[in-house]
Amino acid sequence: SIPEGQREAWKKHSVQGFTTKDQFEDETVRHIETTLARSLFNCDELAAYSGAALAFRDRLIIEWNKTQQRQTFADQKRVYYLSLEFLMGRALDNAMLNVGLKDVARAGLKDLGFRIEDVISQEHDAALGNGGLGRLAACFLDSMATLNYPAWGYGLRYRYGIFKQEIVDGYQVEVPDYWLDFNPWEFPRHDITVDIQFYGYVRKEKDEDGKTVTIWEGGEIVDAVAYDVPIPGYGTATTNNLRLWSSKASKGEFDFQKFNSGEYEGSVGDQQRAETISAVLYPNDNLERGKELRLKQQYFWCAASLFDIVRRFKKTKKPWSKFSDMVAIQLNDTHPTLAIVEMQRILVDIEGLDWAEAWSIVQGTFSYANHTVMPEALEKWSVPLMQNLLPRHLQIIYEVNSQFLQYVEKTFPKDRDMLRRVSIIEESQPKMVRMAYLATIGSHKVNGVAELHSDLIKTTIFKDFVTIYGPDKFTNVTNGITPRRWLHQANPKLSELIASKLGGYDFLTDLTKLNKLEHFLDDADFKKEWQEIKYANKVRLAQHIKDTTGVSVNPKALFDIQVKRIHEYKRQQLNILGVIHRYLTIKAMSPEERKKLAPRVSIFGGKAAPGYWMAKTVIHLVCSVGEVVNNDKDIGDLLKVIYIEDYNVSKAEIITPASDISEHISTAGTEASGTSNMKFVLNGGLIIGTCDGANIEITREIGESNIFLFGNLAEDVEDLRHAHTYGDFQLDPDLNKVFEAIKSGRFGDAGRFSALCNSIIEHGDYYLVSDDFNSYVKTHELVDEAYKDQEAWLEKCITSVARMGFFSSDRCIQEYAEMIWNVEPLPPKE
Ligand code: KOT
Repeated sequence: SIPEGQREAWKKHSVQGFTTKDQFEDETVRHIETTLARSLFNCDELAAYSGAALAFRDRLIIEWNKTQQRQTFADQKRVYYLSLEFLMGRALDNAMLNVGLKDVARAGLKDLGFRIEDVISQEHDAALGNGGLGRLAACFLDSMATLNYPAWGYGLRYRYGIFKQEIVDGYQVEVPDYWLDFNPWEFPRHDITVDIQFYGYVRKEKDEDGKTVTIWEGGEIVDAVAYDVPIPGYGTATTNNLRLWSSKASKGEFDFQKFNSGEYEGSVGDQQRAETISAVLYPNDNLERGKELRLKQQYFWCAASLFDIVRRFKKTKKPWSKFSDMVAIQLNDTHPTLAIVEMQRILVDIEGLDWAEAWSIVQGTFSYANHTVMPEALEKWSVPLMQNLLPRHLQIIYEVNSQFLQYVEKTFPKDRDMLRRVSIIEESQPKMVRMAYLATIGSHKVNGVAELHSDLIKTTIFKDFVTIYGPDKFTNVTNGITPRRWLHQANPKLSELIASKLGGYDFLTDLTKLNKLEHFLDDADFKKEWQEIKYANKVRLAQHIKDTTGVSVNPKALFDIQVKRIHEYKRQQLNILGVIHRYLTIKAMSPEERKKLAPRVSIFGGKAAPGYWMAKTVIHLVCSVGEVVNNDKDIGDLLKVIYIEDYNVSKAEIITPASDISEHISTAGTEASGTSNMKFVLNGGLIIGTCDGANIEITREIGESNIFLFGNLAEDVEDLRHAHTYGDFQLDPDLNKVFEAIKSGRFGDAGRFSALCNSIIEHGDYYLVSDDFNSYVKTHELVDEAYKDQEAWLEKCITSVARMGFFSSDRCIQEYAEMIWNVEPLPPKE
């Protein structure tokens, strides 16, 4: 560091960052003219975005530096949030709002000849995630910074995020998302590089004291290079860090031999192979396919992160026994479970701790959040694959398992079958490592993400573990969303209206303050403004729909929206079959009956995993129905069916504020939580949903009269499936008419939809579409009725918003901090 005598000079010249409009313009123009080498003659909106982003980045980085220094000197526990996905969306708007300088930027950009909205929309989404799990991680980063927790995120810096979806002739086409062309939000740290080992072999050796040590050697080395992304808190100077690892051929390994002997291509090949590790995000949501490259990604990221965390701890010179007093590591699902094994390896093989002491440090450090019970999403890795890639880690897993099973055998001697059930190793062909069990055994706490889900995991996948460890190891933390992005940023007018009534923006950091809105239910002006804002948001979405699909929709119609990943369990098929039913019903109506109907726009959006044929068929059915319905002159505005291409975070910011009703209609017991349900209600939309995930708690908070619930309950699902399997079931007659219409070719070549129809008609209807169809259609009739009374509808919306305080991700982070991590906030000094 700089000697005492020179520090004054440093302080004098240290960068301050802008605060006024003038300074913002100075900084923006300076970046445009020097960093970007442009001028006022060739500054387009993209250049203006770049300049403004760099100006804000400078500001963030000043606070980021201070925060990191403060956290280093504070000598207190930090949280590390390990997630293979961070679905961040755009950063500039968020940075402007969080540092409280959006108005300054708006005025400054106007002076320079730009509209702030046009500038903001130049930014490419950072889309390093699939859906809810990745977006949850992003909301958590925002809350941890806002609440001043000393917290880091660790993830992978994918060169390609989730693919861009194009709809071509009614089919999904995937286009690569190369997003790193210009990314002002990341700081490469080439000095922070970690060697990561793969393959090789393990041998034992005696050290000087005659102690046996295990050595893992041979194989190949790949470098992990750190890229840091600043995470500003809202209304606080705290700026946390998200560290993303990028893979690169190791300098030591890069084959100069080959290079010199003229095998140029071979050596470049090695380079490319190394870079493949962080090249692409696996585009599957709620599905694990056991690919070796995915396991490589997981280990690469876990090992680099652990090395970094351990290095930071070692600088404190504290004994290992203090490790879990200084470090909490949160696993976002089982994807980072290898971090548990890697930690044990570091402590035993490298630091020389004895096994038991090391293992108790590990358990004290880690906690695991489960996000799904879908069997196809539960991670299992083949033993031979792991043996080859990570021979030492497999040994450690076997040792952990053996000690665990010994304990179980001793404690439950009568239940012989228990050992087979709870073993980390599944005795299949080939043998498989059950990652959820390993994560549970290696953690001190396991949580589900909504009450029903947390109850379900205790009675299903972790039933035996509740018996073994007792119920206290398992807990619930219901998911939440950040009100900064999902209210203030996405719906600035509504946020402003609320602030005008509540006397400021305090509700953005204490969302329970929204409850005061209930006092304004009789305030006619307030209600009128509310309705005008909703209408303006619908007009904005209608414009987006017109621009992207060419279809005109009436913003006065009821907007009915389902946007989320396409998955059979989320039941977009139920929605579109319901839409067809509505279409057939309207077609059969007299003109008088039609007059009584509220016009509807059914809006769908979401990506299907590229290899998920059934999900792609659902998209095609929606588009095909849209083609027919939207061009049916006889129907006019009464019904429109829209597929919004490439649903992502920034589209969600336009779509969410524009709903009248949104659909959260998963088969009961399948959606762990859902988080878009929270976003829609917070933006003054009602929801139709099943008794699943967080819908249940939303109902409890906002009141049963403010939500449209339908369908069978989770506890009935098993019996219903059983009835399907044993032929004790009759297809719903209205649904049958819908299938007849599809089969008649009314929506194009029926053959394309036969597998989808047959999954319901002939193959057991696993997701119980037929069982819930009648209840679904009836409930939509109630929605139609309710919408006719606009006064009452509006009252439901406002009441619901007022009661959504619980669903802030701030609440959730506080629960994690107190119940699971045991960390304290570290606020900046005034
Ligand atoms: C599983 C495997 C790979 C990729 C993603 C998953 C995944 C996603 N598992 N659960 N989720 C969702 O997580 C959200 C956040 O907790 C939940 O709201 C949602 O219900 C899960 O489906």
